[in-house]
Amino acid sequence: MDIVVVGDFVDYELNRDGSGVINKIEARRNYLSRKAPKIKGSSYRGERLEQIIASNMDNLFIVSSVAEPPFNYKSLDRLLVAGESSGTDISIIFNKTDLDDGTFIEFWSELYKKIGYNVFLTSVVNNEGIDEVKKHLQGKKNVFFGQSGVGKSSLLNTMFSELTLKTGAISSFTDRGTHTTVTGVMIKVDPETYIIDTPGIREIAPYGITKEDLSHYFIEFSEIQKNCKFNTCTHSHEPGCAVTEAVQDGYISEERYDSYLRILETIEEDVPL
Ligand SMILES: Nc1nc2c(ncn2[C@@H]2O[C@H](COP(=O)(O)OP(=O)(O)OP(=O)(O)O)[C@@H](O)[C@H]2O)c(=O)[nH]1
Ligand SMILES: [Mg+2]
Ligand SMILES: [Zn+2]
Repeated sequence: MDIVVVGDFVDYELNRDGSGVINKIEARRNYLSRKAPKIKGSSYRGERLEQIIASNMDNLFIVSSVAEPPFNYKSLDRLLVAGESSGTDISIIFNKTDLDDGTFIEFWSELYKKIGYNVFLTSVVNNEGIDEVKKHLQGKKNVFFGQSGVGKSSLLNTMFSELTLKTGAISSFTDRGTHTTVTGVMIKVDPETYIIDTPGIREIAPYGITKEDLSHYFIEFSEIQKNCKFNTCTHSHEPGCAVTEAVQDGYISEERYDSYLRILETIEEDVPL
């Protein structure tokens, strides 16, 4: 049987002592997953399993930060691929705008807006963008997902003053988050609105994506790739590739294409049956 994840609907029975037994997990409308992280010291060499992070979502907020931890577009693109493959509506949050040197935000937010993403710029230090995000999540089931330390729990605490999610300082030694939130939690913030805070991640490898499928999850490649000479084109070395042409012409950003190639390299070849 599947393991229950945050967001699941279940049939359960309550015992008299308040504990319960889950009889059934309802089919998931959608879910977000990744390859389970490698376990340090483990000798397991087989295929990595799928780890489901949350399910039955209306909105997926992918949170990144301007600094502390430093912004990394390749990480954001990996999160976006995982998000797109879940089939949920995605918004990007660039948090910690108070740490921006003035040029950073403009460049990256324009890049992702141009692709078609809904982008929010936020800061819990000066309250920038907080009301906009709050408005967008009203009446929905919302998941907050991203690297450790970017401020997911802080944003939620700022939006909903009744919340007291634990937040943590960045380790100055590694300049990375230290996994303050350790388990996914869903909270009802009003009769129709739910938020799910997830534990930050260090790495994300999207699960179950083939080399030929990957470009579908780079949303600005989708239409263009229909013009590739070969319908099995992976947009890396093939002649007559409309995607590489679009990169040269500047319709697809070099950064996004770079991310695409990096992820492509890490996908195992399909094993023939
Ligand atoms: N300067 C600045 N710091 C922030 C902002 N938002 C959060 N922080 C700080 O960033 C640190 C990490 O915040 P958290 O909310 O714990 O981050 P998280 O994403 O929930 O981290 P995990 O639970 O480990 O995934 C804390 O020290 C926060 O005070 C912001 O907008 N600006
Ligand atoms: Mg947290
Ligand atoms: Zn192509």
